[in-house]
Amino acid sequence: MAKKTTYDASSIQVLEGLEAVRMRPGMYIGSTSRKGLNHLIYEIVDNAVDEHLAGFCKHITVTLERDGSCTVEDDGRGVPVGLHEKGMPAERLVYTTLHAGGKFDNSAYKTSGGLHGVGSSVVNALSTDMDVIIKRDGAIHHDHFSRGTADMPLVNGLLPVLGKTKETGTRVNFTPDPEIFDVTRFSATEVKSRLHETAYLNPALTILFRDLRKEEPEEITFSEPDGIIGFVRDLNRNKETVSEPIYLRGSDEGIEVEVAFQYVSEFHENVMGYCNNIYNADGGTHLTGFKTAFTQVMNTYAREIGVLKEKDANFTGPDIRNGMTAVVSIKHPDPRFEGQTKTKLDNPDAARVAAKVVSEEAPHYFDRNLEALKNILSCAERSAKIRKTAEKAKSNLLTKQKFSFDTNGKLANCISKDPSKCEIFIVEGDSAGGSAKTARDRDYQAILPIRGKILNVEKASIDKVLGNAEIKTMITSFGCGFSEGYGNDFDISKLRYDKIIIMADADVDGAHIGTLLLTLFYRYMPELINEGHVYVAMPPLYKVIPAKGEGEYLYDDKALEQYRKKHKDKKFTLQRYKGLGEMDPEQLWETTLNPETRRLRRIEIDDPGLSNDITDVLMGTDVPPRRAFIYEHARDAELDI
Ligand code: 0RA
Repeated sequence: MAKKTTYDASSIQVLEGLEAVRMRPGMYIGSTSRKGLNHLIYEIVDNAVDEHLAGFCKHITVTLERDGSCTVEDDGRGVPVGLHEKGMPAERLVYTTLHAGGKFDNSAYKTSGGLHGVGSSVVNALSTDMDVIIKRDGAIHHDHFSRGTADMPLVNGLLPVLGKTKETGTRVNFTPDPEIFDVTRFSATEVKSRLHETAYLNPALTILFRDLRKEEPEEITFSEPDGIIGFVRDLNRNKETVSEPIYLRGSDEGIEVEVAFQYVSEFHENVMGYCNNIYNADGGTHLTGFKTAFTQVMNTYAREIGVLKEKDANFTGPDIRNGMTAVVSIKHPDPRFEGQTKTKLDNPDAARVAAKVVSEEAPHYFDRNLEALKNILSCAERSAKIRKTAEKAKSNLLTKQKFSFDTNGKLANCISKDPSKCEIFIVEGDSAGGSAKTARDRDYQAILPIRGKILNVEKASIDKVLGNAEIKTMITSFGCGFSEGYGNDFDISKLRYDKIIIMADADVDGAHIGTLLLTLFYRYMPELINEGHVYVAMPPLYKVIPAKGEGEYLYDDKALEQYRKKHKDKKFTLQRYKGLGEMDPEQLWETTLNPETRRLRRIEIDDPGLSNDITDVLMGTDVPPRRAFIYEHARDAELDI
């Protein structure tokens, strides 16, 4: 009897904990959009990766099941199933207690230190059903939960046994709750990309991905025995390289540091930081340590071999990193993160150890590879030259900016100066721009027409980019400057519009213009995207007007097909919009401008590797696949009505 009371008490407590998760899911998984949905998978996978880091699991299988659920299986030791002092199997505590870290935390490096590292109980709380099958101690154990509550009858306080086995491992199957999530279909593209990243960061781990939802099931094995060297090589796979990937490693103060980097001829710096397998979108101390030490090492070499003369100033850090693709991955026993989003590593010892490893190990490499050293230093020389040109171009732009506040090209600004209320529409073409100017609510909606296709910034040098009239107008209209690797002049607090809305036709050319604009923002004003200010307007393709009743806008061919099916016997007129330019101002207002009726998609970029790929694929020379890609991602973006 006494035992039963403890059981009830603890299970009620647990329920209250998970109830909080269901009340405010966003606090635990970031959002309830597709991004948050995919996050459920990563939470479960990360636990299996922890078991790998503890030295016990070599294979993880992730299956997107036909019924919409996801299964994650590992060959680790299996979650402990013995009776816990709290009166239930230890496994139940793991899957029903928030932050069931501590005792059950089997790794030296807590991945849970990062963003939303909240554990499997949160996934459980947000799933209609969760089945856990554990192979351990010679038996197959089974548990089941509904919306976070265990409902599998125990046998003498223990989990029912399904059979015998000599194997060990854990298998979790969960079905995301449609009451919680806006969408419940996992994005295969994003999940694969994240699993691939995990494989690079854990070279001894093999991850099998299976998508059984398609007619032809997809199966991919991610195994990257070259680790982050392979990661860097693959990030650069379509680029002209200037050096081999270079790998440095070392440890001190209980912190392990690994760095891989490679130079490409294109001017762009891409340095990514990971701590305990978690990507740190805003970098942090590990990157600072790496960058400072590397700049110092390279300037010393530059003087030693005469690339810099006595009178010359040192290369700046950005000079030296231009063309560099790098992955810095550290393992830290107690990671701390800074800021609201918890995406910036904050431990000072990480900077110290990263700097130490780089200062000691980089010379070992360059002393033996003078050719690579020279090639990299000539990149730095070239960058320094361009920097000086850019500085001139920039000072010209800035002086001009002072005088061009509201007489900014063709910008039709709004009356309000309160950025939280203001919106700017970037409209393709003069005629659509004209209609939009008439149709808008000039109190808070600004219209910026741009002519035809804007410059592809991926292929242009910085002075070309800054010399481009459309781009200049955008930079000055937004009001926050831009960042381009030579020191960051971008200041989001100066943004004049809460929403930047790309308004292009719903056709292939429109998609292409959208892509060019997104590439510009992604490379030169990434915070606009990261902070969720960039949207794409989704104008309808059709309007159906029935003989009786209200007209209705339809946004794609599928919707039209459904409409036809639903209204088989009824007569209606069908209007097809070829482009925004064809709508009269009233239609444009209703379909694209009016916040009450329009449809917008917010652009989200989640995964650094993936977004790099997006721009590569989109901006590369292959035209057809590039177009296919934007459509797929446009659909994945979050819907904001
Ligand atoms: C705590 C202790 C032990 C294993 C695990 C946790 C474990 C957790 C997960 C989560 C997913 N897969 C997992 N596999 C193992 C091991 C205790 C022991 O055997 O000594």
